[in-house]
Amino acid sequence: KYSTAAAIEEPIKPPVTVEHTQLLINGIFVDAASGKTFSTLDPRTGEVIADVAEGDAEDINRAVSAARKAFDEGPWPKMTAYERSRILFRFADLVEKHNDEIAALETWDNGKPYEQSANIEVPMFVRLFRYYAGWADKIHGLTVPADGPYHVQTLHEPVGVAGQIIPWNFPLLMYAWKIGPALACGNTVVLKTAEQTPLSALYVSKLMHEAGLPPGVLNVVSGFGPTAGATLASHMDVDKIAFTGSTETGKIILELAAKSNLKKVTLELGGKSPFIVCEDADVDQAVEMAHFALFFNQGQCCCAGSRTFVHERVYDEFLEKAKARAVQRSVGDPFKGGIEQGPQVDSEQFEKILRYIRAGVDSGATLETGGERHGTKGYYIQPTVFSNVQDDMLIAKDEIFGPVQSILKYKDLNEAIHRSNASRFGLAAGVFTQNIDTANALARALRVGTVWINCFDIFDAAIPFGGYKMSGMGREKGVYSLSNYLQVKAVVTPLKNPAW
Ligand code: TXE
Repeated sequence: KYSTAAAIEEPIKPPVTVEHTQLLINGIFVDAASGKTFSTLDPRTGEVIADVAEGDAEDINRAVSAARKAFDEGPWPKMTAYERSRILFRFADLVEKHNDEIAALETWDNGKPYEQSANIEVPMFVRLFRYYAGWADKIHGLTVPADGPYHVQTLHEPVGVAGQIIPWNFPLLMYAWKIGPALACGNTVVLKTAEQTPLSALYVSKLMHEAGLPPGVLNVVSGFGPTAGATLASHMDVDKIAFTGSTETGKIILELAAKSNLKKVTLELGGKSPFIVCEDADVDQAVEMAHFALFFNQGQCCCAGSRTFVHERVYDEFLEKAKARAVQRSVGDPFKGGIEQGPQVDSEQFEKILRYIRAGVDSGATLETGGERHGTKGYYIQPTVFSNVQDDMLIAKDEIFGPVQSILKYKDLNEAIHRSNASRFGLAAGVFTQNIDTANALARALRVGTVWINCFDIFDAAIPFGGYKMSGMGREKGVYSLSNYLQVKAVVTPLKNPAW
């Protein structure tokens, strides 16, 4: 049930208008110092949605000074933790109130189905901020027993000014993963959004100030990586940098941090996650879950289950059903009800995916369905399934970041483990089995940051997420994310009368 090309020729008018296009520095919207702007495009058509202020080095410098002042002079890190918590709770309430406008902006800028933005992503954003608001007044140090007459305590203090660089695949959720823990711990922030999707961050940041955030605590700069992003990563007054994006850019960030002031770095990078379907799996359920694991968000997920390993005994049945499911996937205008897949985010990603599809065909994989653009306008791609994929093919090694499922056959579990781990990435894995021993064995053997057993993409606020190997450094979400934004200070005082 592909929607026809005609159905996507006439894009539905988004139910929202763009209000904020400037940079947010020191609590006010301002133009870029250079006066320059860039266009953010509608992925359904390639047409301009809005012209947005283009921040570069000078704007980052202005934003960092505002964040530095707000950190050094307060009031944010000096407020009571309860006051910070209340601002974050108020912010979550305001976002909830504006759920539908925010969801519409996210869909317009990114191309993801509106139903996904409105029913999953904005509610999850709200949940994440409530989770971190709850942490703000529960962060404290320890009393430590030492070998001697000393009273020893640790203070858990904010790191300072946090630079945060986010990608375009989940603009709102990446905002929440970064800004939630940073603010809860008392840091101040300069956020550089992705050039493809600047709009939703500006909207919600306005609400953050309405909720009572003091000026300078959160600064948002739209702009490009090599200018605004690189200035932030190499800034001497930034104490910590958190980045989500490609492994290639992650390496640059680490290098810029090392060459400047050794700011603390966390990286959440690419992946090539295995999804292992065991011989005892319920095939229908496994097909549906493997489909979701790969195709969700137009395949633009760092943890996408992009290597579907299927046991040889169920391979033929799985393949036939996986192909049928992909053929049924509804592709079309993301503002239309019942649509599962919208356009890819931009022409660069669209072209990259089509190149990988051609590489798959050229390397001898069997193209079962899809393989072409969908329609004649915008960046839609047909849901694509390859079978007979071999480990050494480019489509089995690289992150495609698109709606392209690669199905690989395996004979026994040791082989599946070995092949799953033979990747430079180690972000996540899916395991489909009805045998608890198999599940336990795989959970321990796979060298990845998350193992989903008989499920996939469960992104609760409390569950940590991050990568092994070249998928990154550090963990976001959950209690683990707090340590990215805290310093531990040991305070030692002699005890005058230890016997007492
Ligand atoms: O990523 P970049 P791109 C993967 C995915 C995708 C590929 C390329 O495979 O196809 O990366 O996407 C900023 N200094 N992921 O080019 O360049 C940039 O402005 C500082 C996986 O969009 O990594 C944006 O804000 N910053 C991923 C952010 O980095 C720089 C999500 C991400 O862009 C910079 C996105 C520089 N020199 C893409 N260059 C995931 N892990 O979820 C760029 N940036």
